Formats: sequence, structure tokens, C-alpha cells
Amino acid sequence: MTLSSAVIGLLVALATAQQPQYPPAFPLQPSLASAYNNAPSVLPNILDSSAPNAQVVCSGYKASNVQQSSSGIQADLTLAGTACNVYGNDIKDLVLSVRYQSQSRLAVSITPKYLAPHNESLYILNERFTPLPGAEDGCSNTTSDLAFSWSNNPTFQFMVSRVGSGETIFSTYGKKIVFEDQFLELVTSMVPDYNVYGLAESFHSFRLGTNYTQTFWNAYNLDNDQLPDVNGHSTHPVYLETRYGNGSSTSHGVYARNAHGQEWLLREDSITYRTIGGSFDFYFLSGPTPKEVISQYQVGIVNTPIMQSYWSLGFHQCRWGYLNWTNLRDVVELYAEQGIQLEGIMNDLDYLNLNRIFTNNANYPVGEGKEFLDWLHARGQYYLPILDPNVYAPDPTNASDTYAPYDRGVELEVFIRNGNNSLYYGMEWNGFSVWPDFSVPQAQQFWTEQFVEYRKKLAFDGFWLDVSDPTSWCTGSCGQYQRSLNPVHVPFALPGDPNTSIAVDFRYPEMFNITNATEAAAASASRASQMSAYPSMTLAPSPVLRRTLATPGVRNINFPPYAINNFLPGHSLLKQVIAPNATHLDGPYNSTEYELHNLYGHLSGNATYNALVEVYEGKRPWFIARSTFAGSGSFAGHWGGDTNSDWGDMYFGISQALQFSIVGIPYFGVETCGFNGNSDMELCTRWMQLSAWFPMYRNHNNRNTIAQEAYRWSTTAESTRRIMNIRYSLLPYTYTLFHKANKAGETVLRALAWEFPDDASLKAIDNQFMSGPALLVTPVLAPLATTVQGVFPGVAAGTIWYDWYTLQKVDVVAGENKTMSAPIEHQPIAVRGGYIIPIQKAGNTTAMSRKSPWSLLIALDKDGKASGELYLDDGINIVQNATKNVEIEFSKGMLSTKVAGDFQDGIPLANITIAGASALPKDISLHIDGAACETAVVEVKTGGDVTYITGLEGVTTGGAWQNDLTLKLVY
Ligand code: MIG
Repeated sequence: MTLSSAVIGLLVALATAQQPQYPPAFPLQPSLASAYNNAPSVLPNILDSSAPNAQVVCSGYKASNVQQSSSGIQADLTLAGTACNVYGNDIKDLVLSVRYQSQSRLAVSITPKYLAPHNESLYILNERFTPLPGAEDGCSNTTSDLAFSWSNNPTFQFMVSRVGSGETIFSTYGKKIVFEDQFLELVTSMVPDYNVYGLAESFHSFRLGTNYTQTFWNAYNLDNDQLPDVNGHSTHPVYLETRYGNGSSTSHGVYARNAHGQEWLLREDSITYRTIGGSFDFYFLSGPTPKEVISQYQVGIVNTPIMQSYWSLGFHQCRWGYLNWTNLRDVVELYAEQGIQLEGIMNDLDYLNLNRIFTNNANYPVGEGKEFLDWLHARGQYYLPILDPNVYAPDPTNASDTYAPYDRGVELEVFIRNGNNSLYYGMEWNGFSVWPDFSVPQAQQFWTEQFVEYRKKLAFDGFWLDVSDPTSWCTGSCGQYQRSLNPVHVPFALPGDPNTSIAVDFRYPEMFNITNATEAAAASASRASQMSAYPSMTLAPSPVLRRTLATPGVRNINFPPYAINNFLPGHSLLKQVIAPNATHLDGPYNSTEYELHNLYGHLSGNATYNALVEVYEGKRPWFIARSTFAGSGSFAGHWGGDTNSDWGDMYFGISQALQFSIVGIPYFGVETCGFNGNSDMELCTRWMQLSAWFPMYRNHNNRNTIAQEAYRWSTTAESTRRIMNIRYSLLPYTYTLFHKANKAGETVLRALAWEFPDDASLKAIDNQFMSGPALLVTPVLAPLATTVQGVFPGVAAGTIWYDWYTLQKVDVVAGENKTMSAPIEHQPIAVRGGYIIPIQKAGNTTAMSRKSPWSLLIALDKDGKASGELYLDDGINIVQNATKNVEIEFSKGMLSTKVAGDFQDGIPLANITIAGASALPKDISLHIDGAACETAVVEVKTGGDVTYITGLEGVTTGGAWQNDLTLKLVY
């Protein structure tokens, strides 16, 4: 890689050339600015040690009127003393409801006893938005794995424990229940050094630890999206807990069905759960293995992950800064020339006219786009543009500033409003904007119409839905009285904006100054001169942290009395999002954004999915969403955010992927090679290797950074060819994992701790992971490394691991942290003995790969056995006419397959490779559907404890999975 001033000059020139000419940034609307600055003084927050402690000042509740039946318990809860009104108004009368919903699931809810119909939505999360699990037939306290107990002494407290062992999994004993209109608190005591996972989305180690706060208020941190330990773009209030003892473990799950702003305080011996609204609505899952907890959550509560199309598992290239169709075509061609697989080419905002959705600008004319897409589709590749949810609001004083989606949305009454019924005008990339209110059905109609219309112009193949947090870059309905300034530029510089401190990003990964000393020096000099010419220009200054206590009888939604630890300055709920007082159209409730904020990404994602299903007439859409909620996995994938091009961000992607495995969004990936800042050869090489295991595999970066396609550095290209050939050859295996996720809530990427749940030494491992049950990946996560260390679980109990590349047994003893050779092009991968992996040699696209002859990799366990499975369908349609399931077994020298279902691919089985088989068979006998086959064309060889059987394609011409087959090795 060379970085010359010529390249920098070119980047600056490009950034200048493509910049649309917006009017200058505008000042904050005066009335809102003052509302903001007059915000109450100092909000109590976890950082404020003098804030009143609700456990001390509040009264708790007493249970009465307890009605017990076999299906559950109902009781009244009444405030046990005076109202504390600490961060809201105490609710005096509550109802406790305990339901045994299935053998493994117990539901416990506490809700207000009296709810006026119009304010129900403040406390009850409508099941139109996210599933509300009900009881299965015949469930009772006698069939449940879990027991509920409670006491009134000194105030109401409850406990959930396992029937049989009596293990307590959740207990508020010794703590009070606090239930106010804007503050709920409950504390569960925890075992020492507990192991809790989940609570997505965070940028944190996989095992969350005992000194961690997870805040949920979906938001986008433009300056540094990947700040560790703060609220992210998604809200998934569910955790998995694993407890180890005596060489075994038990796991359980806790889901709190509440979408309000909230935080989870993981502390040494307790977890404190706080929300600023809604009710307590807990679901306890008995596991007892991590896999069972995950499946119980997905199958029983939020729905299993959507089945992906086969092609979604290919590799996709993106960049903010692809200038025109020719630019895209060049990238596609360069991938082909370099022999690197590419399935989808993506577009960022660059194609849109003034960033208005469903439009094309002059650099991306629709006519030329059609030619490009015909060309692309003929090659079996796909086009995946960005989409934002906000709709440009034209300048009402300018008759020529028209925008049909706005007019249509106004006509159908779909946009979010202010309390006085005027439209809420926030701000996004295109200027003052309005937002469809996806909580009402007419928004779906509006949205679908836009997709259908736009598809007539351009044959897009899916969308990635950005900024659906939803972000808005001004405070409140700032466009209300100044829409005539539209199209305004957001009041801060965007990456790549000319003549700003971020016109060009000169940052490089750690160690770049060692590997590329001259370039690093030039970059840091250029950075200094850009900074001095254009002092930094970022988001508007923020108010100071202020404190107030609740005003009795008043519900303050813009500045709730308790401030959750939102990372935004002043912990403000107003900043960079649609303000909490924006009003939805869901009459009779007219919910405010305060209640629905964390659902916007979920509801807009669902509407986008539905629109795509309509457009593609029943084909599985390609769709990923920026912001998600519990259950979004049943229609969306997700990307991990604006990673920085550094090694730490690459590492945290693994934990993030595992979190999203728990919550049912397996189609997850991160911005490979890094989004913010420049990548370099080494980081990009290692990151392409790592992300090759992430189901959503894309390379994407910011428009003020250097290009980082996998072919930019020859070493990266070579390494990527190797790892991508592995990824593509494993497509049948990965696709089968997706099927099992969709059917049964299984996972694709897995923690070692889930596959080997009894080994406590694995509880915190997040630098290695597994893909399905059979593959262990040890990625290189540090610069300048030529070796990497990793563990091999199960060895003490006899698990055999084989090196993927040599198929030799990994020479490792139990508990060893083994050092492996990992030169730059190489990533250590191991295959677990006991598994059979169906393989098809990689083609240039997923469709080509599906045409390659089949192979089986059989990795024998210590008893010479192995098994595997395969799921096949057309890879395209939501409803399948024919599918196929294949069970594959190997035992006592005999391979047998059992097929079920009618799907036929007609592709023969060519090779079988058996790792761990030392002797050379004298002969083989092959039977298909019981009939003996001539095997003269089949060749059998051994070498180094591996048996290679080739030439089977001459015998299995009808297709590998046409019929049951047995193949016996005669020794
Ligand atoms: O930063 O559309 O996460 O992938 O390139 C501005 C521009 C908004 C955020 C997304 C990123 C995308 C970018 N967007």
C-alpha cells in the first residue's frame, strides 16, 4: 500500500466533486433551544451517587387477595406505605399475575390494576408490536420445571426456582418493588461471579461481567459509533445465565418484555432492572443448557430467525463513496479479475438525489442503472442499496420543490405528529424530514407503494435500512417554522464534506506506523494541517447534566425525572433521535415516542420486510436493519455498526455476533476492514478472514477513507481467495444451520461454552467461536502476529479435533492454550471429530457453487463414528414446493444416508474424505436404495490417517441425495 499526497489530493477532489450543493447549516430553532437549555437541573443517574436510592425511600407493596390455581397465581399488590414519588408518581394498586406457560417457561407480570383505556399503552406493550407469549395447553404448576414463591415479609418479594434441585434463578427477596409512572425498579440477587450473556446490543466482552450497565435507548453515535459499554442501535432485554459446579452446568434465561428506555445494572451480587415506563413483564426460561435457553426464547417467545435466501450467504461489497454506475461496474469487474467471489454490490447514499429516498441523482441515472442491473443480474450478482426511513419535507414556499412520497404520505396520514396534530419535522441527511409512523397499518400501505413504484424504475435486490433508531439531527420538531430553508444540510460536517476537519480521514490502524512508517508520517502531517485549516466541526454543544425530582402528578416525557445512562450528552433522550414527545397515530392511545422509541427500528424493519415480500412476490427478501428489538430476527438481519478500523473493534465483533445469536438474529455481520478511519493491508486481511464466518459478510467503509476492497492489497486478495473458497464450499453446511435456526431456534455462530456447557474454563471465551457444532475458528486478532493461541474443548473427554487444512489430528492436551502458526494468509480452523460436513466446491457465486459436485468430509470421533445432516430447497422462495433433509451417519466403516423429501438438485456425490481413518480399505461396496452398484470407477487412497474416496460421481449420476445410500469400507 502506498499513500502519496496525490492520493490524498484525489480523495479531497472526489469528496468535493460529489458534494451536493446545500444551503448553509441553520441555527437551532430558538424556542426549542431555550426549552433545551431550561431543562431541569441535574438528572439523577447511575453516575450520581447522591441520587436518592429508591430501595431506601420507597415503600414496596403488600400482596392480598391471592388466588392460586394450577395454572398460576393472581394477587393484588397495594402500596405498603406512603408514596415515595421518587422519580415519578407511585402507582398504588397493582396486579400480580403468574402463569405456568410451558414446561420450561414461567411468566410473571406486575401491571397497574386500574387502566383507563386511553392510557393503557403507557403500561402495556401491545402485542401488535412484538409477540406476547401465551400458555401452552395443559401447563400447570405440576408440569413446570420452575416454581414461584413469594412473601409479604417485610414487603412483597418473589423468587423463581427450579423444581427438583431447588436452585434459585431469580429472587427479589430483601428488595422492594418500585412501580411509578416513569420509574420501575426491581432487584434480583445473583450468585458470586455470575455468568450473564446477551442484553444486545452492546460493544462489550461476551461475558458481561459483574460491573457493567446495559442501557437501552436506541441511538446512533455519529462521532464514534463503537463506544464500548453504552447503548447501541438495538434493544433486546433478554439474558442467558450459566452456572457451573461439579463438572456440569445449568443455564436459564430471563426476558423482560418492555420497550421503554431502561437499564440493567450488573453488579457484584445483584442485577438491578430499571425502566422509565411500562410494566414488569418477565419470562423465565428453565433451559437447562444454553442451547435450550436460546431455543426456548426464540421458539416460545419472539419467533425464530427468518430463513435466509441461499445467496444472502455470499460476500457483499459496499462503500460510501461509489460515485456512479461505472464505479460499481469497475468494482464488480475487479473482483472477478482477481478471482474473488462477490455476490452483491451495495450502494450507500451516493445514488440518491439529495439523499431523498426512492430517487436517483444525475450520477446514477435510472436508464443506465437498468443496463447495469441487467448486466449484473445476468452474472448472477445482486444490487443492494441503502434506505433511510425518513421522508424529505419539501420547501412549502417553492412550488418546484416537489417530492411525491411526501405528498402521498400526507394524503394517507402516515407521518408522526406533534401533540398539536401538526407534522413532526425533524432532520436527516436530506434536510427537514417526516417519519412514517409504522405503528399504524396505513404506513404499511404507504411504504409498500413506494417500493412497488421504485422497483418499476430500478430492479434492486434488497435493502439495508439505516438510521432507523430513528435518528434526527436536531432537537424536536425543528423544521416546523423553517421548512422554507429546505433542503438544509445537517448542522455539522459529514465525513467527506469538503473544507472540513473530516474531509479526509487520516487515521490508520495500530502498528501502521511500524509497518508503513513513511506513509504514517505523511498521514499524520496531513491530518495536522487539515485540523489546523478546519477546526473540528461536530455536533452542537450539549447541555450540562442537571437534576430534578418528580413533580407530583406530572409526567415529564422529554426530561423524565430519572435519567437512564444514555451516552448522549446530558443523558438526553431528545438528542439525535425523534423527541420523546412526538405523537403517534395509534388512536385511541396516541402513544408518544417516549413509549415507542425503542420499537421504531423493529416496526420500520417489519414494514420494509413486508414491502419487499410484496415486491418479490414471495421470494425471501435480502434485508438488514440498523435498529432492532426483541423479535426482529423473524424478518431482519442486522449489521454491527460503524466500526473503527482498528484491532479492538474487530475483536468486539465476535462478542456482538454471539449476542445476536442469543437474541435470534443470526444473519449478522460487521463492517469488515473497518468503517471509520483507513484500513491497512494487515487489518483488512485478518478482518476478511474473521468475517468469512459471519453469516452477513460485507466489506464497507466511510467515504472519507481510502478504498479497501479485498483486491486492494495483493496479500489481502490472496488470503481472501483462500478463506472465501472455504466459506463458499461450506454453504450447504451453513444453509442447513440457518434452516435449523428457523425451525428450532438453533444458532449459527456459537460460543464454545454452548457446545461444551460443562467446561467452566470456556465461560468467557470470545476470541474463538464455533460455526455450528463442527467447526472451531481461532482468528488472529492482533497486528504483527504470526502465531495465535487457542483452546480445544472436550479433549479431556476424548474429543478429537482435526486441522481443517491438513486433516491431521490437532496435537493438544486438555486445558492447553495451544500456540498455532498463523502467517498472514492463514487462519487456523479445526473440525470436530464426530461430525460429517457436506461440501460443494466454491464457484464464483453461490449459484455456481450449488452446481459443484458434492463431497462429504467425515471427521471420526474416538469410536470411529460421525454424523451430520443436510437441508436443501430452492434457496429462493418463502413457501417451498419441495425440500430435502438428509441424515448422514458413519459407523463401523459404513456410511449411510437417509433422505426425506422431494427436492432434487441432480448433482452427484463425487468425493468422500475420512479424517482419522488410518487403514487402507481392501474394497468398498456401494448400495443405492438397497441395490448394489458397480464401483470400478471409484478410487480409494489413504495417507496420513486420511482416507480419500474419489470418482463416485460416475456412480451417483442421479444425484447425491436422490436415494438412500450405503457405502461400506471392507478392511
Ligand atoms: O453515517 O449512509 O451505519 O453504514 O455508510 C451516516 C451513511 C449514516 C450510517 C451507517 C453507515 C452508512 C452511513 N450511515
